[in-house]
Amino acid sequence: MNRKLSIIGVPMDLGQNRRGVDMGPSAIRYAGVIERLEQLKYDIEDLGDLVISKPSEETEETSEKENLRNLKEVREGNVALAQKVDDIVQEGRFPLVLGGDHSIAMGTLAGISKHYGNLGVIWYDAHTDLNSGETSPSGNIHGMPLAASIGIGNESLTDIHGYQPKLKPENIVVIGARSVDEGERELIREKGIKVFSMHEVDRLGMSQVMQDALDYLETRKVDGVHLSLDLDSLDPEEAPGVGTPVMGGFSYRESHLAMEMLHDSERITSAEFVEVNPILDEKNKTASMAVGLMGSMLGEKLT
Ligand code: 4U7
Ligand code: MN
Ligand code: MN
Ligand code: MN
Repeated sequence: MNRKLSIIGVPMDLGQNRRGVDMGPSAIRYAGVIERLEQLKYDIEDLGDLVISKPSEETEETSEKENLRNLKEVREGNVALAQKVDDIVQEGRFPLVLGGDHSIAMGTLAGISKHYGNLGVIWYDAHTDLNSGETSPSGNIHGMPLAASIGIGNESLTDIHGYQPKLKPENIVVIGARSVDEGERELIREKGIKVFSMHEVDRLGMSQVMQDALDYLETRKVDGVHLSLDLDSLDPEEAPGVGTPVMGGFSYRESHLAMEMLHDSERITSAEFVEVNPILDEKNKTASMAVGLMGSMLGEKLT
């Protein structure tokens, strides 16, 4: 495990239409992320938060036409994030990105993937985020980052950081899906994307699913693994501070196990924790869970 960690917050809320997720990085910091990871003896550099601009009226019009809300500002924020993450990886450090809505995965992946020939991704989420302007029922870009990263969708999203695609569809594993739109389902079939939905997790258990996911990426001969963890993967009863809750999610314990297995695999090379919305949360519980999961992913052990 890389002992050098760089933390960057992205107060982005323009990829969806509920206010508050831009305060995710503050909530996660307030829940003690730095202190928690320092205890694990990491060399931590906190780069603070990126500046995200506010949308203009002009963008509202184009966004509506293309079914891509706040396209211009979401792109700009991701272009800036991509450069930051690129620099972090260039310096030999592990990037830990705090969201912000999930649209920021486009920037994170753009910065990382440049440094890998065959990057793998674990997408831990209630959703598959494989929409484009053509298929999206909402026009919200936080439902599109995985599609954009495999080169599907509007050029200004697929081309962030000047190259595409960022990922091969065969190098993606989605875990926890339970809300999948029709267009996404088609894409999963067409591209052969590996999805462990709640169905598989219920039948096999998290331990087996995680092992299968890691084995799968091993057969793909990936040279790095990025974890993109959307807090709505957890059950909203336990993690209410998310903008798009879906019933029937993971327990905190199950997710802990998943994170511990990821750590023990020694494969993980970057991570992001997204979609924490403190306005919808109870006593900062969801942000605290995010911090707990980061701890496990980075090697915190009970004994
Ligand atoms: B998240 C949705 F229709 N699929 O595209 C959409 F259900 O980053 C939700 O996973 C997307 O939270 C959720 O709007 C995006 C919807
Ligand atoms: Mn998501
Ligand atoms: Mn989600
Ligand atoms: Mn969400």
